[in-house]
Amino acid sequence: MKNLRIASITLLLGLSACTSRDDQNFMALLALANGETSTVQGEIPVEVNISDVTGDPSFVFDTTRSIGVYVTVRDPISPASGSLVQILETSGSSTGEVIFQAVVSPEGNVQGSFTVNQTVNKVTLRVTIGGQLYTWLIDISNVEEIRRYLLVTAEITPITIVDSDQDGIADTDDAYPNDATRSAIVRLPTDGYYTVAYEDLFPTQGDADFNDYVAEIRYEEDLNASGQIKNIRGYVRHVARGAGYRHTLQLTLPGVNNATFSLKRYGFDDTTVESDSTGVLTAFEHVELMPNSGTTIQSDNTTKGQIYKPGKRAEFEVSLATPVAAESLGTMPFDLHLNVVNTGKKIHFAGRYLDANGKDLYLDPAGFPWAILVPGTWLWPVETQNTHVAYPAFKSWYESAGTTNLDWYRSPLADKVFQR
Ligand SMILES: [Ca+2]
Ligand SMILES: [Ca+2]
Repeated sequence: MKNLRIASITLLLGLSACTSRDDQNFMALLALANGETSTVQGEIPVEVNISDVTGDPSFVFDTTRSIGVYVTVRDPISPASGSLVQILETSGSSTGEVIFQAVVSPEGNVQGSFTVNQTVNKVTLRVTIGGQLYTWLIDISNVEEIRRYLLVTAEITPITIVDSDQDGIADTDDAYPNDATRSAIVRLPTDGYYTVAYEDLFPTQGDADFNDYVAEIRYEEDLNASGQIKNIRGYVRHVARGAGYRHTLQLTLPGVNNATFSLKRYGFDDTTVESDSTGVLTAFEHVELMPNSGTTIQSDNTTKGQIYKPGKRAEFEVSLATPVAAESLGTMPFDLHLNVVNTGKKIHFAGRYLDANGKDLYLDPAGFPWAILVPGTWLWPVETQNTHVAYPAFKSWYESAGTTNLDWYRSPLADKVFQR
């Protein structure tokens, strides 16, 4: 029978207090005092210092957010080498997918970030130390960075793990047990697709129907054992074009050089391969994922009563020459932008390009963007309607800077949106 113990946690008040343990500066705060629950399966008690950073990041119509992870694991003698740090998306009492994974550095540190939908307010921090499993449920509602210092209160006896590729991640936790450059697959979003929707009149203000160009996209990231991105796969489909203009859909990954890029495009029947190419890109800038929008959709899919006909789809994979921190690629959906063939303008999501005075180039004078991302299969407004009318909670959401009506996109007026 397993001998379960509650973590020994010291609550110290004030800087003058310190422990007499090896680390004089160690201050352990009671996890429960932070509104968290801690489940400890390990035999050896672990003290936790919580220094999570909270706050409200600037709002640019985000429906997802990225949260930093800084975890240190050590025992009284040394860094707890080999410890595995994982973050799992959590809903209610059900623990979902791994959305971040890394083994600690020789100094006992893990540093990285993960992305969740704004509607997700809990994650599970799971740490495997010397073969023992420790989990903490963390309320991330107001958290920008998870910062935890874990001190195992006794010396850890190293255990032998089966690690076929010797990347530090046990085969049982390694999505690629025979590939030392990769160890985890993170899906964005964890379920289904994101819908990206663009207004194509930039720099002129649009009519906010967000149906000029609509696509579904999901990504998969392969992380290396340090939690950096090694590969990115993307699955994209054109789903609506309520516009007279023609467009191409492009992707920029800043700082990604000499990556190997492969792209496969399919026909309307979903199975015929129309093109299949692989090459090395010196810089990953304005890479065309979807060709001219006049060729990728059979029906505009924006007229009320019309039968939905899916557009063409493409799959791609970027294999990075040098792995990068997820943070360096920016928030979802990365820098996925619309190139308007007729005007020569590129339309980006807000929050990425600022002028010399710090003004966002992709917010109009009313502070409104030309591109939005919505988690899930979103129903865009039909012609002559706009998002304000079709989604009654939309305005409250952005006027509250994203603090209320976080799931505004789930409650349309049925006759104002395109049914599919
Ligand atoms: Ca491994
Ligand atoms: Ca591996």
